[in-house]
Amino acid sequence: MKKLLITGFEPFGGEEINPSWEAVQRLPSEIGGYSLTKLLLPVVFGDAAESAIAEAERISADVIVCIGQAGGRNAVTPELVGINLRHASIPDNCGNAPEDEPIIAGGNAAYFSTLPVRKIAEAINSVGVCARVSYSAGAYVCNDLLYTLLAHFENSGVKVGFIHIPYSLEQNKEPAMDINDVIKGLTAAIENIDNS
Ligand code: PCA
Repeated sequence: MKKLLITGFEPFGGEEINPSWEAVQRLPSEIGGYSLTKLLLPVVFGDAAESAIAEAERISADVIVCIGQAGGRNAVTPELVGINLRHASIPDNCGNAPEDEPIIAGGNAAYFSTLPVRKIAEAINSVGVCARVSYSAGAYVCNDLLYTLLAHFENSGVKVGFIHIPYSLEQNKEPAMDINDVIKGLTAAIENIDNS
């Protein structure tokens, strides 16, 4: 069976939960021919990617799918691109607040996700969960993770992608999505990873 590393984040920005980890934790251990390894990541520039790379290499992952909260979005949004930029509007969970710094000095400006993001967005919509492709993962820790993983696993055969999700209902913020719908959407996404 192929191996998929799926990650969620710890809470940040004063929230008590992060819906990404709530959803990841509740996924089954096998989906669509993949066995899932779940990993909780710190909301810390650099450390999140370092931890994900170490675990992906430990389990010899075929695919890495990272999930994060995008407050303000009303849909599940597979990210098309990671950019070589760190810019924090709030400090990360270790107090780092980089301003317009590269992630990798002299590195590529950007990398495209190696998952079929458009097919994945269609698949999520087809199970009745609102989804659309996003063209920006921001410049905070989620983008840091996506860019670093794409750079690290370039030409390795390991596929890498990132999916942002809305606030969950428990967070009492708008717009919000029921975590069960997020789980349904992520399941459809994983079932379509090889649908290129
Ligand atoms: N969302 C943040 C970092 C952690 C998370 O869940 C982001 O979009 O960068």
